[in-house]
Amino acid sequence: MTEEGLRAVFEAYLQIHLPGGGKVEEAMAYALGGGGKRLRPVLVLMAAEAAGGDAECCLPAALAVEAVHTYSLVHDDLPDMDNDDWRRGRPSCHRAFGPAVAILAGDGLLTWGLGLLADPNLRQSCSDAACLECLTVLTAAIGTAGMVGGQALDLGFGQASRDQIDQMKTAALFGAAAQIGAILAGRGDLAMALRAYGEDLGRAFQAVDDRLDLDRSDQVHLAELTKVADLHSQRALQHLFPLAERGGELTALVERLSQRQA
Ligand code: GRG
Repeated sequence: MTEEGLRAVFEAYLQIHLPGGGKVEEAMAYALGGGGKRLRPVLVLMAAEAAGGDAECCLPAALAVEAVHTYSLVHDDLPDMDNDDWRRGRPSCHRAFGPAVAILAGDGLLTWGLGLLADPNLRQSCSDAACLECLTVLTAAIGTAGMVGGQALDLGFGQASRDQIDQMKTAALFGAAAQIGAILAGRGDLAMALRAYGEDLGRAFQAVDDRLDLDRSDQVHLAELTKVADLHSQRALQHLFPLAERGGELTALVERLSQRQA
């Protein structure tokens, strides 16, 4: 399936699984909605298909990754973090619901997301061992050796290069998403290649994101970021070698993200 097709399938699944019931669930659903690009869940599904698996079976895992990503955005936007008033084209979660509810909504998204890797439907189509391995992969990517650690370093709690921070904060989750697709497809032999692909895709994505944020007159930084984006895009494509012709959509994704304008 194409990227657009997978995004539509994911979006439909998300809409019928949005949390509801109380204030915190309302804030969780609010944060999950809006104009998210859904890159990470689409990557789970695309990697699964490229590895010969069934994307529909992997939907709970794709939602797990999107829920965890959304938690990071909700917490990142809080006044004591990046203090952003806007997210996904509308007021950030704490602006809409207040900081206390936003903190709980982030906690709720993280907890729910991890629990989705033990979803009964997922366990019916994939082995318990595969689900457990996905949990290990995802928690490693988002913990202190990954996203949380990268955020801490970015906030100045420790010293690291921009490369290390981008690797931990952004690339680790992209890598986990692609690796989870391979694991759920039952292709452990492709897991490391797809993880490496996801990490390089994430690094290229971050460099393009930074480039889009730059003032167009800052030619030196623009050139540097273009170089980083091109390097990681090339590396991402090289990791697809073991997939041969099955890597077509993943190749197209690298090309689309390297050229994106928003
Ligand atoms: C609070 C533990 C914790 C971590 C926060 C992900 C993150 C770490 C902060 C978000 C700010 C940021 C610029 C992170 C770099 C990764 C990134 C570009 C995230 C935004 O991803 P998109 O553009 O978002 O894919 P959408 O909304 O499209 O899903």
